[in-house]
Amino acid sequence: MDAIPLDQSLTASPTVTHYRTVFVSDVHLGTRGSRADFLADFLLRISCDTLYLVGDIIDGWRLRRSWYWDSHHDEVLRLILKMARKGTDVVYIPGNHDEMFRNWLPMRLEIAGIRLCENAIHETADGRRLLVMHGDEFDSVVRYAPFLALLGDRAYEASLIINRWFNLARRRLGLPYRSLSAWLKRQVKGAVKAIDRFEIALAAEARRRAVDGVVCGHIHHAEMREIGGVLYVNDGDWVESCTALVEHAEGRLELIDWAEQRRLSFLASRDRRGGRDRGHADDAALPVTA
Ligand SMILES: [Mn+2]
Repeated sequence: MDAIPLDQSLTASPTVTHYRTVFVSDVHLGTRGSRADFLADFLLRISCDTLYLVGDIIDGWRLRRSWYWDSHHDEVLRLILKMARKGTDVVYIPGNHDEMFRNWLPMRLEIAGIRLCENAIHETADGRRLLVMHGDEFDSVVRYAPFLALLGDRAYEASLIINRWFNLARRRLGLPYRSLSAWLKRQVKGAVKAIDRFEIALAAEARRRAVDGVVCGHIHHAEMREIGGVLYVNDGDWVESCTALVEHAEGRLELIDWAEQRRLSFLASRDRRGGRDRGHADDAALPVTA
């Protein structure tokens, strides 16, 4: 199936799917690696009662070094503010890349309908209580994971550029998109172990807090599985993959791979906007994990 050119999809009049809750994290707005264009496309096609921004939405570390911002980054902020204005309860949980917001937590800040919280307990429609937190609080358990140290580093940015070339080659060969960095992460034994330790630590925290599960981000690795009697869910990221966690009306949780679902090409230019015919929207929902 051909990839949908993103600028077409953005100008199309989309079918909006309503969810009870949507969780997104690790958008890293302000960096070149951020797929703000894909996230804007996602936000345009969903509505929800509650939106959890589970950390690292704006990359503040980079703010001090290099800074990248384009119209898609604006679009993401605009769409989030619009959702808040239209009645979505938006909860912003700071991560380690937007930790400047953590200083403001004691103020119980609420800006334009967006509530700033250190973490949250979300109750699903079927009565499960989930701890919502970014997850960097547990970095100590994965301290020796080299890939985590790379997140937010220049080497990491370089790997994303290599990833683009890798996929350009894959596309020429007629192969579907595959995140090289995500694949490498899976291949490297140490990284697999680190991810495992992170997941176990987060699940243990959920148990300690006597809740049914945890929703986090941080390690850019979407996952939903049961660990020792509690549910571990990682909503992934919008850098290496484009994933979100959604809760349906009846409380069912589902991980959505947006690039896969919309067949968006990661190679689509981020800078070309508008000027095209109204595109067709492929709104078919293909669940990644049920
Ligand atoms: Mn993080």
